[in-house]
Amino acid sequence: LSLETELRDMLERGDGLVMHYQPLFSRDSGQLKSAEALVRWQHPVRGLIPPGEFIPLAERSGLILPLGEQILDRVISDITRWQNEGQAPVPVAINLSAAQFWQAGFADDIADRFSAAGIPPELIIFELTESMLLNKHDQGMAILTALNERGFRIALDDFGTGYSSLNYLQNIPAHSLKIDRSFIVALDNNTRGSRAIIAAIASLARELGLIVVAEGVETQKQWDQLGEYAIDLIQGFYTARPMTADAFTTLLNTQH
Ligand code: G
Ligand code: G
Ligand code: MN
Ligand code: NA
Repeated sequence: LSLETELRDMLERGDGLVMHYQPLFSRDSGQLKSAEALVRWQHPVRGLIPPGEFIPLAERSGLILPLGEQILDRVISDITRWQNEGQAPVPVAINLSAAQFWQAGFADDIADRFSAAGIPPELIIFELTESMLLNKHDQGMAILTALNERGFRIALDDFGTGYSSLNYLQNIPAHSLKIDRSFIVALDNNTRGSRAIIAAIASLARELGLIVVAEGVETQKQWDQLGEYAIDLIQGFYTARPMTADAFTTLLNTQH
């Protein structure tokens, strides 16, 4: 059986996905500020398959739309549980693939969905990459504006690796910017270039009113060096790995 066939079968049964949650902490106060939802495929034989091994396949095969729907279902049920258990929730970031973002009526559909579930849009951050807006800048901005008007927040993911001009940062209705992990990794080698890039992106983004996230922070050295720049939030294995919804529940409880 090919992995694609197995993915298709799993999505038909609708029983194989689990979400993990990776916390984002304030660089200054250490407070838990939000979490990124990261999908895994609980495979009966292969075990827990990371998204890097099936998201690209789903994007190539058209399965990303049903997959994206089921990811939303999972996140909605996890947030609902946190709400029902009385935990003060933190915003949850959901990664979007291009095909989801470009679906006709996406902003309205998604707004209906969260509203029906009783989840305020302010609790949801959509992560998307610069490359998704490439060549279709105006239409993309219209969708972002629609999401923003409905109360959702936007994070620019993997920032610094795409091709968009810094100019568009001025107008994009985003609330945060995530500096790509590749720049953070380079801090360990004391590369002057990557320090300059982090400093420049961070100060520009903050100047524009965006929350600045450093992602992929793995070491104390990186954490220390990031204190020199306009970094608001830290995400990475150094502070916390992606964890099960249960483990994240425990973390929420310790914070409040
Ligand atoms: O965990 P890993 O490094 O394998 O993640 C690989 C990629 O999968 C990342 O780029 C991440 O953004 C993406 N990804 C993780 N969860 C989701 C999801 O729920 N939906 C989409 N579209 N992409 C995801
Ligand atoms: O493309 P995106 O930024 O959404 O990808 C997020 C991915 O990065 C997730 O798969 C997550 O597991 C991974 N990740 C999170 N923190 C770290 C880290 O500190 N180091 C590495 N190598 N990967 C990380
Ligand atoms: Mn992401
Ligand atoms: Na990223």
